[in-house]
Amino acid sequence: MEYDAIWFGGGAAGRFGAAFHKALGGKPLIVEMCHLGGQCHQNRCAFENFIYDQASMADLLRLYSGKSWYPKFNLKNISMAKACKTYRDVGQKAFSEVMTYQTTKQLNIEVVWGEGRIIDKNTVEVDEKKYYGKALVIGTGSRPIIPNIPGTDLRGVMTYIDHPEIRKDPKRLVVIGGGKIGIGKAAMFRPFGVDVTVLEKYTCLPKWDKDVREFIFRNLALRKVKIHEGVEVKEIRGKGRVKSVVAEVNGRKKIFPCDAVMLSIGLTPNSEIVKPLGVKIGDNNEIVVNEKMETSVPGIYAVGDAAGPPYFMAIARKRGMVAAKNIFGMESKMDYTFVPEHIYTPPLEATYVGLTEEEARKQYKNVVVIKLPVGERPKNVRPEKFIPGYPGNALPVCGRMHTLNLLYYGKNINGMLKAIIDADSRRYLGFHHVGDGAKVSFQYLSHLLKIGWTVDQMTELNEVFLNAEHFIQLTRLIGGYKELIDLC
Ligand code: COM
Repeated sequence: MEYDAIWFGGGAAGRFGAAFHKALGGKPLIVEMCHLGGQCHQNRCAFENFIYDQASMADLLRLYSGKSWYPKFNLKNISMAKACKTYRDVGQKAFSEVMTYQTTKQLNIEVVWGEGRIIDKNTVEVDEKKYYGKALVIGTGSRPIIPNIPGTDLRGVMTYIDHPEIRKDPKRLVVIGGGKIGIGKAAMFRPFGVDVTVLEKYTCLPKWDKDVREFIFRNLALRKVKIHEGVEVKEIRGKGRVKSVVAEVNGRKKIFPCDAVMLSIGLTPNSEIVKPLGVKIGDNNEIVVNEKMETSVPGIYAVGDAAGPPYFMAIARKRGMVAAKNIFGMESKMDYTFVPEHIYTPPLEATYVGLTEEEARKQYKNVVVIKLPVGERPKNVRPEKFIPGYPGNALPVCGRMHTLNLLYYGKNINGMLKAIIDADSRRYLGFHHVGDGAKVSFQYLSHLLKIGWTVDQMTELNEVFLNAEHFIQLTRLIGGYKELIDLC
């Protein structure tokens, strides 16, 4: 059985790569052990989406309960364990089914199910049956890094992989690692009434714009999430089950009692399987590839997380497509410029693409900024009461369905947005948003940045009011100036 390419792993990269390969006229075969679509719908992107919705709803019920015409909600029913059960019972299965249907029925791609053994670069064996491919594409994904400290095997210590498996609501969670996954997990557990502490060795979300970071951390502090930076975690303690985390904070030993721990210090590619083929492996365990997703061995490609960061499903899918085109003889290269970053911080989400204000000011002489909200906000917002003298109290920034609701009920957590512009060329340099629903626009904003989109072009777009972000309307307010002004 000979194929043009064997896609080893049917996750986002393998599935999209094989689909593209087939569409171009190739003959792909996917070898997959358990689920087409990979970790996404098991415990990563799709699961996070679901938990984000559930966490946001929990938060909103709490905020709205008993206010104005809203009834008093029974907040005792809020449960992360129940949310996980729903996802296990329905979400995982439904996604799995649709991925299989789409791949095998709609797209008619051949899939062989089972644990594959790579015999050489053209041969894969599954259940004692051999399959031959002119090219081999490795899409084996990644896994969480487990820190080398005592106690990681105690019950109650999790990674994102175990999150959907939660059977009992934790009371006190310590998140080890304050990157995208860790901060996201902290923000998602808190609305379920879990007491959350984040321990980060260096700085949380270091690449994010200062205003956005401040917003996120102010928001988390308001919800009583405790964040400690510059912390060295030494040990996880417990007898069978986790009881506490021991860490060094400012040179002092500190004990953080807990009944659950989320390890989120990063990911490592699953690259071990290709080592016998002589493929070059990088310092961080990644399969080294060029822009065409070719490894150091001709005929072997690596796609998705197996090829190292950025670890995004969207990048994985694109890497698959790029490999497919190259296998088919159409030159194609990965381009990592202007990849949007996104994090869930229920009931909002934060997204950015391009430069932060700090980066822009280092690289450009004349930087202009558009920002919302403006000025001070009242301390105790009450939806039924107008408080004069606060201009930011009437300007919506949040997005999607809760735009105005959160403005009046949201205890000053109504989100923010920021556009960074080079005043000389009038080109945008970066877009930042904390709100709900605006992430969709960042897919297109990313392209606009790439093509050098200007303020003048933005003023010509047709907006739909109220939209999730307000970049068009705000730009139009200053677009007529020859010398652009800040709108802050
Ligand atoms: C989505 C997985 S759940 S995939 O990228 O569509 O394969």
